[in-house]
Amino acid sequence: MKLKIGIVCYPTVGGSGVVATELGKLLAERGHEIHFISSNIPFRLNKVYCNIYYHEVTVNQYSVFQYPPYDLALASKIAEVTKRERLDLLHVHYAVPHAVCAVLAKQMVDHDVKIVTTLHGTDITVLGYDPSLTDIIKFGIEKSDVVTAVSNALVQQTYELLDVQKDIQTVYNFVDERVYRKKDVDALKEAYGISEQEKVIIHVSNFRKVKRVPDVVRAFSLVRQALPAKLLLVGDGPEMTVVCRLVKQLGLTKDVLCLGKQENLEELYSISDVKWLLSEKESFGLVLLEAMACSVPCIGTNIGGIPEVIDDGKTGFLCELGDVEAVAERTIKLLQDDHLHAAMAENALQTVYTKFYSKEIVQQYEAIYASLMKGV
Ligand code: GMT
Repeated sequence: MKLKIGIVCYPTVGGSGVVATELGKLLAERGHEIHFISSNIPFRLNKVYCNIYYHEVTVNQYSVFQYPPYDLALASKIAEVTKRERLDLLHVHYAVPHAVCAVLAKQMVDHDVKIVTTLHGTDITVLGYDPSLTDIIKFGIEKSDVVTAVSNALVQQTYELLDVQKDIQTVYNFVDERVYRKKDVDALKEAYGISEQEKVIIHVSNFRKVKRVPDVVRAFSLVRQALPAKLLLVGDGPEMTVVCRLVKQLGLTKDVLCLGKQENLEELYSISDVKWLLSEKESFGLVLLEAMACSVPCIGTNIGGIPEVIDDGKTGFLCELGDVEAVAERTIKLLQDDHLHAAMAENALQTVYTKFYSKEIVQQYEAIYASLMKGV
């Protein structure tokens, strides 16, 4: 059954926006009509698709408003597009304000539009602690027709934090394997001045406190004492100043390359030997999957959804939060053992094509949509 689907997401760089956009593109390839409703064109929507439309939310800046009413503008845009295009369903990514806006928009529409809400992580694990938001997040979840979350850990945390009376299904994240795959980019390694003998460790994030980037630098300092290596820091955010200061303090300036925000991450993964994600909160860790698709073993913290992505000892290693010695010790073991590295790289790639295979994940969403359409 081909459907008209409205996708509401944050358009900027960030896991939830990436997953929503990639899902929209794959659904369009499978014949559905996709309407993105967002404040800006989703940044991964980088070519023309004849069955993908983009509807921009513009916010009234009238001076009487101390805060421009984005949420109302979004709800109103969702209602307008839903009515005009007669959308079958809305798939909203991130609980606030998107789920709540969709619920509001539904009241303004005279046909039965269904709401699927996908929880991505910080909408629960950070905002769920804010007493001014808990009730409205719970409301958005309970009024949705179907709620999914990107890991079992996030499902569990949502029940514990918000006591929601709603079945929440896990649908894992995925990557487009046609884009994320190992490429031949030796010239890039050379261009960065990385020699043949040097191993490459990569960290990609938005450099917020939860990502614990100082731990990444401290662990790298230990690895660097054992073998020649470079650390690629990709992304930017509030912690960058602190991180740069630490790099200098530890005398690592020559070996830490701060690359800022980058596109075409598959090229950077392709020159990397191991990926680190040492966060204190992480519902899934999409960047891990991106690296795994490029045959890069991962080392991550044993928190949130990371243990569902990294199979400890098989596709990489798990370490306890803040245990930089363990991160360094396991990294050194991995980088000094070519057989172990090759086995983990292969296992990582296989996991992308089995547990997180994009085709199957998209079919899981389609099955959810189809179940909602039955009674309509
Ligand atoms: O990691 C972030 O801070 C960005 C955040 C977002 O909302 O885009 O990412 C969340 O959603 C991603 C996609 O589902 C997950 O892969 C990330 O693990 C999750 N981030 C956190 O839980 C901190």
